[in-house]
Amino acid sequence: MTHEKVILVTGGSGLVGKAIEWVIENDKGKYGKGEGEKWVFLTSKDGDLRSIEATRAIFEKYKPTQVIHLAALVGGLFKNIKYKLDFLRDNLLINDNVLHTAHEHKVEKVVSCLSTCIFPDKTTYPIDETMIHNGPPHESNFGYAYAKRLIDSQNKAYNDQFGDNFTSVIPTNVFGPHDNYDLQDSHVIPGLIHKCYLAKKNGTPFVVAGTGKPLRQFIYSRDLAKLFIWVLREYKEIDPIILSVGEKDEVCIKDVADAIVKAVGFEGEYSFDTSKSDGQYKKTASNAKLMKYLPDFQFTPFEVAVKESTDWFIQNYGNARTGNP
Ligand code: NAP
Ligand code: GFB
Repeated sequence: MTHEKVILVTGGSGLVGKAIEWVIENDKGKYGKGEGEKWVFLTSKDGDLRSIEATRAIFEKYKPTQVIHLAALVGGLFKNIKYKLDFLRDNLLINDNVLHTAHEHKVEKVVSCLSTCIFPDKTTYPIDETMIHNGPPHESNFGYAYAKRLIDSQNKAYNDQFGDNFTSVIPTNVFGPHDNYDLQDSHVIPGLIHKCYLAKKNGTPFVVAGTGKPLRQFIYSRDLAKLFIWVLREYKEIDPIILSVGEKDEVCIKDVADAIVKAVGFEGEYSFDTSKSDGQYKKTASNAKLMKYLPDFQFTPFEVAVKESTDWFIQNYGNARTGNP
């Protein structure tokens, strides 16, 4: 049977890629695998996308008709602060190779992934899609932020000069199964799930970095996955779209830690290390554009998603990305 559509997912072995794979395989409704669709989920073992030769070889092998481009050097606040040049250069190389090879292969559509941390640090709130290029991003992650902003410029340039249908989405902080739980490099939710799990196991204190005051909007990876599939199939704009829960669902880091303490069942000592950076105080994003398209989209309640993510980590501790040797 010839496959009408071959959907190539770069970064398919990561947090977001695994969530898309889970939805495609398990959703019995409108988000599940479609008729005549062949999905290919790449890992870096298929080829280092910083190399144009490796990128071309992958496209030659799979001949994709559509691409969801997730592959990137990704990390939490503390990793971003340490490796700004790597975040800038690795992501510039990966993005240019994937988009140009997609252009060479006349791929029908590419959906790339930005992040709400790329928006200007000094801005009015809520942030919306029109504000991407309105000023410098936060100091802590300018390497990652500028590389990601350029995807929007690349999409517009390919469309303007060649008519390519390359677009992008802008998720807020994502969490869920298959996350990166490395204690230094991870994002806050997987980092605190790992720390709290170890504190309970070893009877040691649970310490949260910073003041606990910063505000964030978090989207569950399996909700984001459904929205990615909708964007691939239905969204017709080149302009990006923010994929996020509403502003009213913004929580502070202390709320996050409380939810994780409850999910792990931790009863020990719990404190804040205010010598550690808080990073950006907030990056409150509007999901009005998304709600215009999908007014009835159901997001998983935060505490339910934290519990499912924590249970997944505890059940898969042995094979999870914990950073342990
Ligand atoms: P992740 O869990 O760290 O996964 C990264 C993926 O990229 C993995 O599949 C990895 O392959 C692949 N990759 C990394 N470097 C590569 C290279 N040089 N060549 C080929 N593949 C490479 O990341 P994620 O959290 O799923 O992020 C997916 C996308 O969402 C990224 O574009 C990220 O910027 C964006 N995003 C994430 C968040 C968040 O909170 N996590 C928020 C907003 C946007 P291996 O598994 O083989 O290493
Ligand atoms: O998730 P996170 O690393 O990224 O941190 P950002 C969020 C907040 O959680 C910060 C606090 O205020 C941290 O001080 N925090 C408390 C912790 N305990 C911990 C912990 O154990 N680990 C971590 N990591 N944080 C990132 C950007 O910013 O957002 C990335 O740097 C990316 O480029 C990502 O875009 C989505 O939300 O601060």
